[in-house]
Amino acid sequence: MRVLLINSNRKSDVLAAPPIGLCYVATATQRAGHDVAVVDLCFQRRPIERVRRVVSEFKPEVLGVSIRNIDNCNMLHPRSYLEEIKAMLNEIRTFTDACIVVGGSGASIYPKGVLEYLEADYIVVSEGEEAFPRLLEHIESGICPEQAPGVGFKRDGQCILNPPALTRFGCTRADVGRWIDLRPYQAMGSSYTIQSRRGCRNKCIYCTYNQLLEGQALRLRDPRDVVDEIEEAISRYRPRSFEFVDSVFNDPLDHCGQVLEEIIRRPWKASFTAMGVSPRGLDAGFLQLMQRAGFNSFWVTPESASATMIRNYRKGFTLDDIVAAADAIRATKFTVLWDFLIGGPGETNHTLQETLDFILRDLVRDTRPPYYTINFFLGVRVYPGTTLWDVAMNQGFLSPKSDPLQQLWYVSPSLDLDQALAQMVEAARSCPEIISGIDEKYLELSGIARVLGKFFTVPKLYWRLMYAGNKMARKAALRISFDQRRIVNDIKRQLASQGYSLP
Ligand code: B12
Repeated sequence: MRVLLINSNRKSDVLAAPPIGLCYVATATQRAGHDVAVVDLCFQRRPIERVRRVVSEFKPEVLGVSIRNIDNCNMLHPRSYLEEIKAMLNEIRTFTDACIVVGGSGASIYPKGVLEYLEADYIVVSEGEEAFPRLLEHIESGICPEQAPGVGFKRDGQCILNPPALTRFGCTRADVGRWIDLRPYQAMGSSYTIQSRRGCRNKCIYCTYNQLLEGQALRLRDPRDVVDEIEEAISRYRPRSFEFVDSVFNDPLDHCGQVLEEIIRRPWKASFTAMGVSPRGLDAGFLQLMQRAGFNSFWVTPESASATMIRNYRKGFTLDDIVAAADAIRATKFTVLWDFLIGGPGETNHTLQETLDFILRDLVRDTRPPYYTINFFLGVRVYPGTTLWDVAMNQGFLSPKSDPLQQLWYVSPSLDLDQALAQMVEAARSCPEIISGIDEKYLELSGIARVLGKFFTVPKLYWRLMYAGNKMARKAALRISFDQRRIVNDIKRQLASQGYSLP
């Protein structure tokens, strides 16, 4: 069949993400014998026109639309991408009768709702490499994919959703550089993306990874295959750096170590980074392995440095693990982004202060490098299927009428918000490392970065710019001041729109 795969993700600010998932599906679909074309709408000025042109030339029988994000996950400036995608699909339907299949992490978060809202013909939940070609066989032969794993569709007004079969991480390669034009991504500082494993065995109460996105069962890729893909990408596309997009990069530690050792064994040198690094096991030996493999930065996600909150979030590590990781990292030259999630169940102004004290004591340095960037998110996004969903329902943040396609949030009722903001702003004032997700004004910098990206090559570590910007602003006594009252009111307004009023 002629299959057109479309990357609908147009979030092209400092975090532009090459559509690695769609590329995996493209490789697998072509391998199954289909004619495949890919359209990346990320940087297209007139996306519909682009799709119209490709459709009229390629004449696809099936459109596979990748939905990476359903929204921007931002309580103060919520934005739904699904609305934009729906409008786009409606337009596309005016010039093609091709069957529409949606898939991707965004689609998998709440598949029933996404299928109904977008009125797509089919949805593929979780991994697409096997499910999508199998669905194509059904479409081609006109047989209903009644039992096809990971496939959802509507029949007689009912949504049928077959659970995905997440058994192995096959040896399909994404080969991102083959399917999309990497140049605009690279110009913005984005790295070449690589995945070494799937599945998440952590049980963090707010997280979706171990649900329909990846499931709990670990599926590890042969380290040699991972590094062969990197080697191929180096020789074909010469990216300036690679980024691992594994949900927890260093779990399991031994598999991650094998990948690092395999990189070290090869004759070439490359630069690497990773998001989602767990503090557990991040000791001097492991950091040295990362450094020898070519890592000079990573993104570590303790979420809290209060023993109570680490337990409440069910992070699966302890405060001692975080302190030990901070000590070990301090002895290296890594550039590190630390992420903290403030406001989960049980958060109080005291637990927040414990986190801030850790930051000011263990993360702030007088000498640089290394560079640290510390990011706070205030408020926790509530997704269906998570433990937090049930907690939020029991505490009245949600009701049975709540729509999971809307941005729904939880903020601990035991946290005095005015005081919390004062605490966070006070910490941020004394330390340029803290960029703070509560300061939505940083998002406006994305626009500037996009313009700059057109003329200059942005340094590959986009978030390091935030530290530099903060430091410059501080020197010029220009530190952006937070409108704390407005932020508190916006948070309360968001929660009120969910039917909850904070005390
Ligand atoms: C790595 C990651 C990041 C990295 C990206 C680094 C990079 N250079 O790409 C960083 C930290 C920068 C990031 C940023 C953001 N992220 Co993020 N990220 C992830 C993560 C952990 C993995 C994504 C990934 O690459 N997976 C690997 C690929 C291979 O898997 P995949 O994309 O799911 O593809 C498979 C299937 O989905 C399917 N598939 C995919 N496309 C298609 C298409 C068709 C037709 C079919 C049939 C199947 C199919 O098959 C693929 C292969 O099996 C996911 C969570 C997760 N575990 O999935 C969140 C996730 C995608 N991110 C999320 C969000 C919200 C964001 C941000 C918007 C956050 C923010 N406010 O800035 C930004 C958006 C960035 C952007 N420009 O889009 C959310 C999206 C949910 C939502 N609310 O919409 C997720 C799901 C996390 C969550 N909260 O649950 N992210």
